[in-house]
Amino acid sequence: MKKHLTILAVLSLLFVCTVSAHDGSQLWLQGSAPSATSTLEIANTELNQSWKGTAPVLKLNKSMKALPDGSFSITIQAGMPTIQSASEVGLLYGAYHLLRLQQTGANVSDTSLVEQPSYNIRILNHWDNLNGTIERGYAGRSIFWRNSADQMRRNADGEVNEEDLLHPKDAPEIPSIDRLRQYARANASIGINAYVPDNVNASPKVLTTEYLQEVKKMADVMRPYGMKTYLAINFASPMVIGGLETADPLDKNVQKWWNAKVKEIYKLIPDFGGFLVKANSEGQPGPNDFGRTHAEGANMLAKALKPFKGIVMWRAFVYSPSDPDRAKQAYLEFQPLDGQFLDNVIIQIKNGPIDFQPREAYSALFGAMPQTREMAEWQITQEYLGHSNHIAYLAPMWTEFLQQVKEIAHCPINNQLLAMSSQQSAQGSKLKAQNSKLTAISAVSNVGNSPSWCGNVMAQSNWYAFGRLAWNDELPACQIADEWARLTLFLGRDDAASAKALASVKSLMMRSREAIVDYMMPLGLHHQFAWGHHYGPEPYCDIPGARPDWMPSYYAKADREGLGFNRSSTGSNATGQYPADYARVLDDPETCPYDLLLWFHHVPWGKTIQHRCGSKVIRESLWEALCHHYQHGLDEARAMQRDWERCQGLIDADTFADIQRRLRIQTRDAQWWKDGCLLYFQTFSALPFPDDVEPAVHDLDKLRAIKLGITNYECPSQELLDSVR
Ligand code: GCV
Repeated sequence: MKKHLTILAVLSLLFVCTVSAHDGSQLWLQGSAPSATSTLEIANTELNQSWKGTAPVLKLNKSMKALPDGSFSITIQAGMPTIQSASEVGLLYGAYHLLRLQQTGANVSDTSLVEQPSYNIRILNHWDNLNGTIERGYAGRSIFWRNSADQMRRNADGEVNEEDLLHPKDAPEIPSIDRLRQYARANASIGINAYVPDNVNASPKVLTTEYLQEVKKMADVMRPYGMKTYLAINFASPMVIGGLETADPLDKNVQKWWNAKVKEIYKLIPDFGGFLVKANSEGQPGPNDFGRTHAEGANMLAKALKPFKGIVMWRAFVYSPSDPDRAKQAYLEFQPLDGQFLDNVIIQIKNGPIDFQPREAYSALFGAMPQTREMAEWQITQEYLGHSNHIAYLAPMWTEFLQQVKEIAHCPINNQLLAMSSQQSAQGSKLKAQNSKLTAISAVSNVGNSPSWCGNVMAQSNWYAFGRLAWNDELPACQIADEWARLTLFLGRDDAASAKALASVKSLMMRSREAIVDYMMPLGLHHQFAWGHHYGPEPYCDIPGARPDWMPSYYAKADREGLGFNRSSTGSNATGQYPADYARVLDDPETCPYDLLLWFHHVPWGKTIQHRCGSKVIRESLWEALCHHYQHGLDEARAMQRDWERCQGLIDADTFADIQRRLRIQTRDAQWWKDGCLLYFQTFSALPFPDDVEPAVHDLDKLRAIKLGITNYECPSQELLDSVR
């Protein structure tokens, strides 16, 4: 009987593994998530279940304390691996690293390496609402909050009533512990050590005792995997749930309220990380409502958190119209506050000055506040990159940003305050200063409760890439693509055909971001998206009475003369916010990088420009260049389809079919983008398409009429798209 039960158990395990391999739920990992509550035990269990070879030795080594937390070393001598770290979580990271080396086919017979993280806090932001919807989420509903959307009131367009979003009626439901554990494990396996489970458009309710009890349960699951819990908070919470008449940060009762709330949180979650705050942005309350600055608001929270070693991540994503150019507004509001923030405040800045566009100039705030801690915010979820329908590997975009920020802004965001901290440190020891410094990097997650976690298997590569870059921001995008594809699609396949298919997948991944830039918004164009949900082109969008800077025409500035936003010194002078040498380069259309040309300049249609399109460097008029980029984007989408076709029969069949279907949508969308944008801009340029550019297949008037009618919580289905175009 016992034997039968064992066989049954093995069979059902095999069945579960086979099924889950097909739906992508396994991510880049093997085996199952250990349920142990000790970090060391998790590390041992992971190695026991997946390491092939002599059992590795795990050693706590206090002499490694001088390195940033989580650092580890691996030595393999005569086939015997030893992992050492000053902390258990470092040993866990070491275990995952060792497994990754073996599973990606690295030579692990004789190795000696030391790994240390580029940033101390490597954090995912989830824009999950307490009712279970996910703002800009395209992978199902929240894994943290499980309330029923059916109880939400919706308007005629299907949008959830704002009031219900902020104040969900129903009580919190306990999320699936197993799913949370798998989430924690996936993060730990790539070095992510923190998360914010609620939307930055935060509900005050998350700070009620009822919800905090739920957050405690999450934190308990995350802790053994080295994941710290943070919360996004609503600045008006003392008024909404505290019954106070104000949320003025200088008001004694408000301060008392926050002090008590923070105490309550730490009683439940002793290792709580701190708060993430979106203030005075897009209708969110903030200190400005009470005549106070961002610094006064942030410092009030920072003081409450300080005794518990908590921090405040204060977002710089603000754009109250203080200047006719939205791209300048965050800098104008924040830069003068440099030096006023307490040392447990870090300013969280989106990579670009507008909003996660396929390509942006880097935000001039990086490096412009030398007395202030700064961290980058990236977006993994594809709000502006075709949601989960388009295949876009984002590491090339992030490495491009990192390179610019380090080399141009001279802002090595991973150690920018090192010099300052060393001067301040009593012992003056460099290592000590490095150890105590607050460095962080964040990204808006694409995780939901869909079986594949991210809406499709390829989108998982961006979660993976964020973790790997947050750990080591020098890793090349192509190396991360290689690792991810081997672990996820080609594990255990080292035949020649698989090697060819792997090369095709990597080619697809590495060309995907630039393809999107080309078919959506080449040469520095930006924000030509459909109103609200941001899927598909709408350069012709016209919403009477809407804020001008929510309209694509505000950004493209198309007219009879030319195209692009003049941000040079003859225009809005956003170029003047950058370091002087770079500002000079940007300011002159002759020296401005061609891929940011229309970001910084209004360029005449007939002006000759030099640009790179694919592998070709070409000199031609702006109009011709624009047409060629849109055409190239469409060609690249087709090439990505061909790359994928080479994987047929060599990777999991369900994954193959799913991505094949999405690439079809993507190519169809690329055509929509090319036609929508070129036909619209042609109404200004009055010039024909060059001969080598395919004629439009759409009619502009019909494209203008397209309204998808989807919410900000969903990706349009193929059926919906086919029915409108
Ligand atoms: C969470 C953009 C998005 C919003 C998002 C906001 C932000 O405006 O469209 O959905 O809100 O950025 O980052 O706060």
